[in-house]
Amino acid sequence: MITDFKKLISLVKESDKVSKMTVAAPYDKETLKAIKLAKEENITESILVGEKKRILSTAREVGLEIDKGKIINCQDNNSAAQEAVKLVSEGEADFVMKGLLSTSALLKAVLNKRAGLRTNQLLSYVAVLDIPSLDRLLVMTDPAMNIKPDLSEKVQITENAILVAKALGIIKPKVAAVAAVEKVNPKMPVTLDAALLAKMGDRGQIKDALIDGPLAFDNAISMEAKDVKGIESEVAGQADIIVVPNIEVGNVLYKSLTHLAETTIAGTVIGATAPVVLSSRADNYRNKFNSIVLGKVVAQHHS
Ligand code: COD
Repeated sequence: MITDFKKLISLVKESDKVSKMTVAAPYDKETLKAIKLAKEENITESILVGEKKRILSTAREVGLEIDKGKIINCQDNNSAAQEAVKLVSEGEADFVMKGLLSTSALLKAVLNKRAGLRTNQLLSYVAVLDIPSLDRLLVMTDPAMNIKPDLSEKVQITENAILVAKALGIIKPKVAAVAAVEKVNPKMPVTLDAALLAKMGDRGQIKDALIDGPLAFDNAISMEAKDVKGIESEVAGQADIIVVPNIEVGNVLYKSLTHLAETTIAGTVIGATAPVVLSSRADNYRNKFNSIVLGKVVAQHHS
């Protein structure tokens, strides 16, 4: 059972296969330090795409040696994103990572109909949180990509997160669709979607998981809170996956945990033909490294 990033990293290091990733606009020290660590640990080799001079100058500062032919020169962020994605779509790399550019610039390249990584599935962001006070990794979705998903999009968001949980070795993940309360309240539309997701789980319309909702966040993760409220549920208190109702709830929740509760995080976009490793530009190199590790785990699970 993988309960924290330390265990996940040890497991990934046991694998003989060194993955390949492309990185769009890797200009900041934290991204290049994460790339360096991934190289030293034999986890991934990288192809760096962006302004060559800028990459080389920061790489020198962090002590990263770049092998010949591993930089592709592109003058602006949009072309760097497109080229990094194209290399993955052509099979030159297993997944793509975001450097110092906007999330939407990279996602637009991924969604490009000609050279992107689109499938028929909705793309969504899945975060994995290592929270010191919790005895397991917590998967959370979607705090970064889909802005205000409707029910059918929430179904696909849930399926994408189940895929990540399974890649982490959780055979039948427990999914909590969270709201402000655990009772269905017609005045709170989020509770209706959460209840419908739970029913779709019961009926096998969403497979390979136990789903319950609506659940307030405390009832989803804390057995004490569940018991105080007297909630009968196989998911409450033990959720592996938190499905948030919209980008604002998810984004504030994971940033609160990372900035106030010493939580470390990894994140990737799922639903494309390959993982798209996304971390916030303000993330430190450890979190970016964790995201690379997650990208590799998911890419291997995919193939
Ligand atoms: N999955 C699959 N296809 C999609 C998705 C998706 N999640 N989103 C859009 N598409 C397809 C559409 O069907 C359409 O064919 C094409 O892509 C363009 O659709 P638009 O015009 O709605 O999309 P864009 O390009 O304007 O925006 C897509 C983004 C993902 C960039 C947008 O949703 C976005 O900006 N999300 C928020 C990202 C962000 O700022 N996060 C901040 C937190 S770090």
